[in-house]
Amino acid sequence: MSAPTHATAVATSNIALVKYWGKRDEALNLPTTGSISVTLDALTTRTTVAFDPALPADDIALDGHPAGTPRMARFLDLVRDLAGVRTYARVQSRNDFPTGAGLASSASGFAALALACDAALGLGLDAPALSALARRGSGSAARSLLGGFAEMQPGSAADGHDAYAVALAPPDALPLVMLIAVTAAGPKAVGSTEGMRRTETTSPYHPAWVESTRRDLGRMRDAIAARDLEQVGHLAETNALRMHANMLAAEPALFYWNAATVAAIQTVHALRAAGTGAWITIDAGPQVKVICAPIDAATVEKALRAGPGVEQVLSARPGPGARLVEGTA
Ligand code: 2P0
Repeated sequence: MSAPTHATAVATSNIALVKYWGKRDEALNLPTTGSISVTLDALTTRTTVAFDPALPADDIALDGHPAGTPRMARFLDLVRDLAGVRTYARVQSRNDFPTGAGLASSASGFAALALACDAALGLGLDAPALSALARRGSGSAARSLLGGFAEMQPGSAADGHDAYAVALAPPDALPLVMLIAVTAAGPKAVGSTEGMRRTETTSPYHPAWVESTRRDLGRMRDAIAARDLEQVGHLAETNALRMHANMLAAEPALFYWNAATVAAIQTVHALRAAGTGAWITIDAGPQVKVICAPIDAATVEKALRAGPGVEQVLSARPGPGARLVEGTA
């Protein structure tokens, strides 16, 4: 490779409706179960990658901070192995939302990085191979390559080639709004990889979590196909609370919530008791994501904003998958 080659990709976060919490292989980042998510039209990462023979080492910047993360550096090694090149890269990646706070920045981040690397090196990976590559960076990133509703397949092969996400339904299949009540924008206490390992090795509830999640996948697939928002919301809330029950049963317990998290959950339950269709889901952080119909979004957003400890409320709808764009990050 003689001339530097570069590409810029944009990807958005996704929120799991049936969660991924457990790995069958940590080195290859293979999930124990499948998961189902909706890719959002907001919470965006924009990443430019340039492979440049003049570079003496990788030069990574994440949100303007030098060095990026060790995971990003390992991911570039992986991509070089795949391409059979030794050239170092300059990476500039920017999130338009808080990084590492349970807002799935690793999902949008590694989806954008995988797509930009594929284009910059001319790898020509097909959609499954690209999703499997993004998975190596972060399990949830495999889903952000796809727009709308996506399902991560856990696969069964030891090398993970069949562990990638597939499209379930386009963004407009089921109109919904995802409101994100940010209750603490700082980085989370325990990262997902460590959190999953601890849960798997110490929670007596983990086998039950795996079993119920496998059941939830079929039910969620059916609910999305039936355009049944009430059932999607109900299943998403139940699945998320079971994931947190499993996290709480770890030793030491993984307790990602704060007082404002609990208050926001109660706000949503009060809305529902009063007849407004709204359902919560929570990831590995204190933010509360609320699913509702577009017609109810203003009511739900107002109620969340009035809650104690809510710093901001972000609003998103189902959006497109990762794509290449002109310009730089
Ligand atoms: C999810 N989460 O399905 C679940 C629910 C958090 C809770 O995927 O270790 O950053 O990089 O594969 O993808 C967050 O975990 O974990 C996540 P790794 P990732 O969205």
